[in-house]
Amino acid sequence: MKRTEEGRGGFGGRAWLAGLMLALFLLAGLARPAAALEIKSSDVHPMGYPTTEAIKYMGDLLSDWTSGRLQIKIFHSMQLGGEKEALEQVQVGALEMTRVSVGVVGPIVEDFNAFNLPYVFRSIDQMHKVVDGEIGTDLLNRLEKGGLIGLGYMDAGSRSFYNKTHPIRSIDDMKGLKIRVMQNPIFVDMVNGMGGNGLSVSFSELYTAMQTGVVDGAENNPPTYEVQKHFEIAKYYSLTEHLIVPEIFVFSKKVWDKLSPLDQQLIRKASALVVGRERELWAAKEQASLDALKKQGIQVITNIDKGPFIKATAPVREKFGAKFSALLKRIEAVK
Ligand code: GTR
Repeated sequence: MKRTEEGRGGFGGRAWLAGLMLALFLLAGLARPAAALEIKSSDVHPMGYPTTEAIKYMGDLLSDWTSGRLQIKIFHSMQLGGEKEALEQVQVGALEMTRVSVGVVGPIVEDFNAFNLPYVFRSIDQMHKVVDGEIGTDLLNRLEKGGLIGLGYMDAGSRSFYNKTHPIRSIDDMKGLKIRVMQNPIFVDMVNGMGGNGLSVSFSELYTAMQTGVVDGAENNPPTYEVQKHFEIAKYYSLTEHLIVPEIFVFSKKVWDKLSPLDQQLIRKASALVVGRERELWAAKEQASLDALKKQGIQVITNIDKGPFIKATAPVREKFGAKFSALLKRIEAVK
């Protein structure tokens, strides 16, 4: 009898415990369901541009993989202002994601300035090898100390000058030209070194700055020049190709640290696919923009002797590159 009671008691106790465990398990599940997240992501470009379309693709992937639990909402066309502001919002966690030029990342993580020096890359191909390799990964990882999670690089071709005064055919034509550059002192020195007058202005104010004559022109890749309608004001485009600045898409570390390992993994997986997709979109868009510009009657000056431009910017590479000379040597060694 005693044995049986004990036995029953024992059995009943185990059942009770198992029930409690189950209840706790279910409660824990209820308290922490796989959290839904709408990832807000900003871009200065409109939908249809390679970068915004690539992020849209990322949103589609995440939504598919999670049955809509993870979504991306894109704030395009500077709805949230310029890139410096966007990065600040991402750093404090008010915005989950943004896509920006590496041009404005240098002031946050200085090593990125290695990519911001004029004529530092010999070709787009070399830049690809650098960002796809160890150097690219190293730098993305260093963003963490700036409160950012680097998800991947995007293509942005090479940047050249446009202005509304006269065609730039040689470096002498740079004299006195007021040229808007991205918000980074390197670019101001770069234009000044070439004999112009560099002014750092937010991208969100550039169209008006050109219209009102605050600047005579700016510098950018063909898709930006075309899509942002800068060609309407500055009709002379000269392919000096003085900068090959990649772009990046970054996540807020503040928000990232609260995500489940699974969600982090999904975002990483989608990001890797985004890089390839944007590269394809970019190649097609660059050509399409050059064609569209020609149709608009824009004179694109192509046969420029880059030698004097390279020479004139040597002091800029020396001044800003001194702090990361080892990194620059590694970049140079990439064939
Ligand atoms: C574009 C780039 C933008 C922005 C802009 C600028 O090429 O895609 O992210 O950096 O240049 O000049 O500010």
